[in-house]
Amino acid sequence: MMTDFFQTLRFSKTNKLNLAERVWPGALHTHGFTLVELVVAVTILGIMVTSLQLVLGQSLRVHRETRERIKMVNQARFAMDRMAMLINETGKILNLTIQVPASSLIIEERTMDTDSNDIIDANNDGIGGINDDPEGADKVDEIKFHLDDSDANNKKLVEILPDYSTPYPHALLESRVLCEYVDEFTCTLESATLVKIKLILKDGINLVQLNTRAIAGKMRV
Ligand SMILES: [Ca+2]
Ligand SMILES: [Ca+2]
Ligand SMILES: [Ca+2]
Repeated sequence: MMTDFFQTLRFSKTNKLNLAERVWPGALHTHGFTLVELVVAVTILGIMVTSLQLVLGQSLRVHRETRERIKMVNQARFAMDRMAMLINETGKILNLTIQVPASSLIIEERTMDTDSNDIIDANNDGIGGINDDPEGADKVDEIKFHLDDSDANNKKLVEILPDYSTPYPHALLESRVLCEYVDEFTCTLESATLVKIKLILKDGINLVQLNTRAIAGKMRV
């Protein structure tokens, strides 16, 4: 009885194997990947991933450097335009002698009426002319540009303007940073009223250099 059972089982198994072979020839002889094939596949995949990472990393670095360079160019242009405008609107260069380069620029205050009270702001005492009491209440206020080198790794070009919102002559506004990572800031008086400015920004990767000239006294009244 038990013998018949095992014979039936073997017969049944053989039939199933034959059936599978007929339906899908070779199915029973299919084998998996060998170890060598797997190692080669994983190695190729690793090389592809590494290459992709390198390309992506390089693209990101170029993008970041370009973005920083554009930022530096914009800062330098802003600083140059700002200085040229203020030089243009003022009457006098105070700290330069002709053809002697300097790393700061001091110009006389502007003749403007920013609060529209019909008194020029530079006329601090509101009496008589502008700066007509040089030893008293209506001295010459100054506009100053210089390098803040308190951080040796990031020197900043700053401007300091008079604060006309107070009753005190010579009150100053907070210094304002015009641009960072300044490598060189040089001002040269080329004639009595013509100032040449050279500005170089350098952050270890990018270098931006701008030159400009501005005439003082254009709007002097
Ligand atoms: Ca005024
Ligand atoms: Ca004044
Ligand atoms: Ca006055």
